[in-house]
Amino acid sequence: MNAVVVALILAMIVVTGCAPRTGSPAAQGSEPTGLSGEVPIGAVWSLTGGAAVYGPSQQKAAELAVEEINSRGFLGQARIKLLTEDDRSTKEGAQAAFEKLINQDKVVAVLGPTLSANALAADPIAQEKKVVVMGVSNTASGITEMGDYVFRDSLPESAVQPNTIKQTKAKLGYSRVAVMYGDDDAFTKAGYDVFKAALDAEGVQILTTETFKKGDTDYSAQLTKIRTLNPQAIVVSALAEEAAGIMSQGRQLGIPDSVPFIGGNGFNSPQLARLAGPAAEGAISGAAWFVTGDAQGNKAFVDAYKAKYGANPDQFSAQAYAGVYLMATAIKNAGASSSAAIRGALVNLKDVDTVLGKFSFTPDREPVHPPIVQVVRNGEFDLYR
Ligand code: 1QQ
Repeated sequence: MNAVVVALILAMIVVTGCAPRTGSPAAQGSEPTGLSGEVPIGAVWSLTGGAAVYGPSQQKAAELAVEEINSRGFLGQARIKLLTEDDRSTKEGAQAAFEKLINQDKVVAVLGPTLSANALAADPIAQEKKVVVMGVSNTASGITEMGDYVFRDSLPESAVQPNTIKQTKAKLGYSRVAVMYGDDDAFTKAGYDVFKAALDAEGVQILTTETFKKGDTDYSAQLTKIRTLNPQAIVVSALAEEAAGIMSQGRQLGIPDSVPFIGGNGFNSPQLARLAGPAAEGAISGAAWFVTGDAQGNKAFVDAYKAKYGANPDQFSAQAYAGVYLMATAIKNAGASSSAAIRGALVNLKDVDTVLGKFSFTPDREPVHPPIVQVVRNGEFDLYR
């Protein structure tokens, strides 16, 4: 064999065997075979109640994705039928929504629910019936551990916040912080555990750890104590409503603007800055997506969302939008829309182009893509550099 033949064979191996898969999800996978009719997919969002700062942007983005998928013939002859339920930000609401969608509407998969606390209550209903669930905003621990039909595309706190602490400590040089967290919610507790471990790992002293409950509105006792200890930053694991209250009262009580609030996924709604006003300025959070991110298809998504709804999407919209496309890509790759087929195809997704970046699932159905850190500047999120 001469050198030219060897080179040709090598080139063929590279082209056919190892070429990276590129293109939008539309360009991936085989053409659907035997797919037709409606594929019923459920969505459970917190559209009312304490987490309603998050649900509506998830709903809008999921509807946009389904419209695009159906109008572009992404699934050939088949169309997704999206059935949306409001869990009212409660466990009971999430459970009732899952029961209805699975038993009555016979959905093959469910997106949501918004909060980890409600996912921990409702996902076992889907797991028991072997219906795929994909959390698109659940970041607590213990989510995918519920069973082999439970996925999430939302980076867990454990995959995001160690990086947040590392980056902020490197930049701000803090060594003494105060910590505040909600001790009655799965997400806020998990966030606390992750922050505590990350602070310990970085050798940062925690001057005090203060707690609060969902729905609390008076944080003056905790914040007054924190102020007297003079921390260099305040690490807060809270949902947006409580976080906004903590920031507003902290500034009112005289904690200076030079002491930033650092938080997790709960901070990532633009509603935080709307609720807290100037007190949210400088708030830093670990996140999974940024509006001007260069992921393939992200600009088209942002433009389409803005055109349809008159405002920029947020991280929760991006994760919901990506979740619908991941589900549709799995159906397309499987050439089938049973729950079992979707499950089988989802676990095999690797390096799919999504608005979150190149996306893969681990064998444990956890998401893999890079996190970011963002900061509120002039009432908007900006990248923290
Ligand atoms: C969770 C979260 C919340 C901030 C979702 C909106 O991350 O409950 O897991």
